[in-house]
Amino acid sequence: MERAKEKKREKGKEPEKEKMRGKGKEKEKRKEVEKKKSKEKVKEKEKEEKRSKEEEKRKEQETEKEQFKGKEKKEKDNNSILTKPPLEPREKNKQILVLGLDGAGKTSVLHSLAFNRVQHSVAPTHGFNAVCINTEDSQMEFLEIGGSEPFRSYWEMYLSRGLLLVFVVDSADHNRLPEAKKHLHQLIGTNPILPLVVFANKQDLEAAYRITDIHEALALSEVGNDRKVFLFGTQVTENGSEIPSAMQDARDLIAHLAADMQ
Ligand SMILES: Nc1nc2c(ncn2[C@@H]2O[C@H](COP(=O)(O)OP(=O)(O)OP(=O)(O)O)[C@@H](O)[C@H]2O)c(=O)[nH]1
Ligand SMILES: [Mg+2]
Repeated sequence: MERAKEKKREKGKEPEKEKMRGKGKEKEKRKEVEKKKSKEKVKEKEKEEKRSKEEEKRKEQETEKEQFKGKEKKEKDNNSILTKPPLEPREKNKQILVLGLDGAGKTSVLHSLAFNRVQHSVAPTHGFNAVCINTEDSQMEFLEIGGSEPFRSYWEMYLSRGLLLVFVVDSADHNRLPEAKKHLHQLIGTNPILPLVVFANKQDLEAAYRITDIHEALALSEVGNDRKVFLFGTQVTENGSEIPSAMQDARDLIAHLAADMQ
């Protein structure tokens, strides 16, 4: 009798237990839904941040383009067309700047260094010319800025964030060496430690000044005691031939200097 009663009581408890289990499951389900929702919220937030970053970048690029358009208008009298928009000097990946008067041979030197073969430039650089050169254990980013007058105003702007300066002169253009010297000293005057590599180019020409004359003409002894300065005699002569050893040495040295400055 007692046992029968007991069984009945136990039976009565069953639905309650079921109810409890049901409630537990519901709670779990709710928790899962909440978890899902918060995950979605985080994702949404991330997407929003990405969108606003992209928007910012786009705006920056647009202002840059506008600035450049303004500059381009001013330069119309010189019939100058910019082949490429200016590259934003990158804070992380600093560039090696290649500057010098128009016709000095910057593009020819740069392309020869990049391809390890002599490459004559076919046209003046109207604006910017970015070249990436890979060495055994590093990658160097060079940025040439055109040497004709409309583009010289960019030199200083980019120099402030350059890794080092490669300055190219036409060793046979005696009349313009004082002008080249003036620009060089103006540039490096803004940064007393920026390493300087000078290419006394066009050494193949009979009229070319030799290294010591170029050193004097550019007053390289006055570029500051804290600065590393190097001077190479270079020539870009027969198209397609291997570059002279002086150019190879210069490239190795630049790679070293750039690595030191990073
Ligand atoms: N003979 C001789 N000619 C050279 C040498 N290097 C460059 N040239 C020639 O000089 C001219 C000008 O060369 P570029 O490399 O365009 O000069 P740049 O300094 O880049 O000039 P911009 O881009 O206008 O600032 C081209 O006709 C080249 O073929 C050289 O070592 N010897
Ligand atoms: Mg050029």
